[in-house]
Amino acid sequence: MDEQKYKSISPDAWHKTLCPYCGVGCGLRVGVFDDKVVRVHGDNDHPSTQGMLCKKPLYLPDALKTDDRILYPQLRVNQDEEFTRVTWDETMAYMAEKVKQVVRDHGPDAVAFYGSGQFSTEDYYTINKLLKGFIGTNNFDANSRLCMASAVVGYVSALGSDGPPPSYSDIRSADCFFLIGTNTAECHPVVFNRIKMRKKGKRDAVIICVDPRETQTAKASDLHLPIRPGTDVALLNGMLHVIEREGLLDHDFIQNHTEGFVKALAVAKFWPPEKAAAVCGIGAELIEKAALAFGTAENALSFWSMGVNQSTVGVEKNHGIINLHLATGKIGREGSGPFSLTGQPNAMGGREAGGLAHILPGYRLIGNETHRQEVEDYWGIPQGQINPKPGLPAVEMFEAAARGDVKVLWIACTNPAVSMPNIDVVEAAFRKAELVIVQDAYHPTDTTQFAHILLPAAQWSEKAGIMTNSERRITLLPKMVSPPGEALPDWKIFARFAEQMGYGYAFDYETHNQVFDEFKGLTKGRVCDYSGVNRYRLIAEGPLQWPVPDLTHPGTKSLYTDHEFPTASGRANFFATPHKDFAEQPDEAYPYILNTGRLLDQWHTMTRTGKAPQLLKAYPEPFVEIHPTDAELIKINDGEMVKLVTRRGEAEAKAKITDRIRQGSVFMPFHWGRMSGELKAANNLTSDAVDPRSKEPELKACAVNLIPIPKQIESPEKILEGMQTTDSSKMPVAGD
Ligand SMILES: Nc1nc2c(c(=O)[nH]1)N[C@H]1C(S)=C(S)[C@@H](COP(=O)(O)OP(=O)(O)OC[C@H]3O[C@@H](n4cnc5c(=O)[nH]c(N)nc54)[C@H](O)[C@@H]3O)O[C@H]1N2
Ligand SMILES: Nc1nc2c(c(=O)[nH]1)N[C@H]1C(S)=C(S)[C@@H](COP(=O)(O)OP(=O)(O)OC[C@H]3O[C@@H](n4cnc5c(=O)[nH]c(N)nc54)[C@H](O)[C@@H]3O)O[C@H]1N2
Ligand code: SF4
Ligand SMILES: [Mo]
Repeated sequence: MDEQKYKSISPDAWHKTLCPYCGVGCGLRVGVFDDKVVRVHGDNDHPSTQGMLCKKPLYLPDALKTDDRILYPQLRVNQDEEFTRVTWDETMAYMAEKVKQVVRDHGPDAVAFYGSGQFSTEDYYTINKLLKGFIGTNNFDANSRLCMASAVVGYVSALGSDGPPPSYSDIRSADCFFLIGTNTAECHPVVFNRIKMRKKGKRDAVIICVDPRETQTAKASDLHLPIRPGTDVALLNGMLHVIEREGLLDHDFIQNHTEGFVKALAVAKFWPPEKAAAVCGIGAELIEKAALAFGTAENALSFWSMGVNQSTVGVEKNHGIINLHLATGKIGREGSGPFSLTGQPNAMGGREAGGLAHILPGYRLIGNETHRQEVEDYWGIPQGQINPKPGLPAVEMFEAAARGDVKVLWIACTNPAVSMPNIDVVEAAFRKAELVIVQDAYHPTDTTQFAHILLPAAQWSEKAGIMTNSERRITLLPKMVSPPGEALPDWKIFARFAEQMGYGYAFDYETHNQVFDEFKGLTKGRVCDYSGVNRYRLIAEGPLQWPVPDLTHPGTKSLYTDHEFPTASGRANFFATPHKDFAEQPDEAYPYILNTGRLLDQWHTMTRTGKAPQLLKAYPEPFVEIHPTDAELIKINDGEMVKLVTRRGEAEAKAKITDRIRQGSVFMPFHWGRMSGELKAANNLTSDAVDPRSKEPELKACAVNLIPIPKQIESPEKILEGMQTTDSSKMPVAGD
């Protein structure tokens, strides 16, 4: 960022908004000058974060109005041609004609849409209504499938509804923090700050971290359980075993407010800590200590994210965590509860708006007839019009397109050519599909390179909308500057397309606010009740936590405080959680376990954070963490290049030799895609095995082989080539 240039500018307006990056949802104060975002500060008034921030949003001014913005719609017939500029009207007509033809010839399920937790709630609502209610396909899925899907299934089955019960303010009164499968310090830094603040004020509060790597989070914890990847369920059973053995159960709570305890305990009984420890590859005393700290704490909060969810037993892991809270009655009360950390800024809003292939707005399920009818009535469409069969979840959607079953693939606000597991299949899908529409702010990206149609999206700061952060808090994001060229907000693009398809009567929205008000009606009486939220309140009172059932309601800090759960029986459900190893175990040919994840300074596929040199400084290129013993075995030194090979593909990265990773497993960040180098993408390697219930892929564990790459010795040809290209005019010429 040209910091000097921006520093000398006094913004001519300041706005309050939300950080466009992680699900912590920090409030920002943003300074604008001459229609440009020039300054970003924390918003002291935002109740979730009170002015705290991490580094990433500070570099937003650099990343917004850049030369690689898409300024107008562009079209090409073949993927190897140049794009031609077209008008919005021409584009919409072309798209509608193609979609109508595909629906006529192959049925509506030959159309599929892949969206994002970075959509606003209005974006989510509009496209879901169009696809599920009008075009007639449930093939809407989002990158949340790679992210929160296991938590969604875990919450709904155990507690009766999605949505984390506690709030950040509970951190102030928790005595035990159980951080499992989350590198909170690097991925939800402001939540981690609050945990550390609590620890400062109450020195005997215990922070437990369960992660195969010694992350920044683990380093700052009191107790680190460096389990073998994928063994969390054994660990959680072991913990429940100890809690029961030590008489730390809350019998009243179990008796009065839950079901299924006997079955869950029966499985846990098979997991004495010694047995669990053997599977997890850690000392049994660590499991004892963690269980005692959790069980004896007055209040305990669990936080988890991708180390739990991205697993073929992701739902079991979620159940195992919720079991611990139900068994000890540590839920629905101050300072306690199971709290999945949302990844993206509005992945929560997406879940509320029905933004996955199996859900409908207001936390409703496609598979539930009453839910479908309620939504059909609300949308004014005939009963039975919503297909009762869930649509294709992300991995299956790309597989179907690669087979040729999905003909039109529309991607918006996500970059699957980097972020999906097993990128070869994604590329095959893009090459096979008859029409690929990519709606992004930037071009080229790894995904826009495959587009037939590029749609220019207005992004954060250029469009107004609503987002919900990890603690159920709804913030209004105002439009602060104008979008470049002809870029439009995503919801507007969807509404325009709906009109072209002949459904204008149901999509005649002028403002995001009209979309929001319509969506709100579908939350009435549901757990995520928005009825009392409106634009004016959000401006006057600031962000609100749902449920907000009426206009005088102040919002809700904790769910289930009456210990009534929205299940059929009103009781929460325990689940028996048998342990199962991750799908692709290491073997002779692929002896190591590949773990993937994030870095503090980068956001996903780097389309914004990759533009700031300061954020690239720590890690300018991909690396792979390798344990010293493994490094010795394969004869690799720190800083040398290693080839990683799995059954799906290859990648290359610089070896980072460290004892912070378990022997036998390696870690590679997934931020880089093939555009920065064919072999830089971690997702060349990853497995697309999914959890059978959540359909979330196992991005955290697969079998990999490591091969040292010999240092490049320049070949004689290369040296000769170098000589020939030196400037011949400077060479002595005969006769001189
Ligand atoms: N800096 C930064 N912050 C981000 C993001 C970003 O891109 N950059 N993205 C946001 C998004 S969308 C998300 S979803 C979140 C993700 O936030 P996190 O889930 O915290 O991040 P990850 O690095 O994906 O994975 C977390 C940890 O899981 C561990 N892990 C792997 N396998 C296992 C296992 O089997 N068991 C256990 N217990 N742990 C395991 C990994 O070693 C890793 O340290 O971050 C959000 N915040
Ligand atoms: N190996 C491995 N893979 C992973 C993960 C992992 O842990 N390991 N984590 C997974 C998870 S949890 C997630 S959430 C995904 C994230 O993966 P992606 O969603 O693919 O990553 P982003 O870079 O956030 O992509 C957002 C895209 O939207 C564009 N964009 C930004 N704002 C707007 C807007 O307002 N409108 C539109 N239309 N476009 C916009 C950006 O330029 C960018 O191209 O990655 C997943 N992939
Ligand atoms: S913690 Fe998350 S929401 Fe807060 S400033 Fe950092 S990236 Fe943004
Ligand atoms: Mo995510």
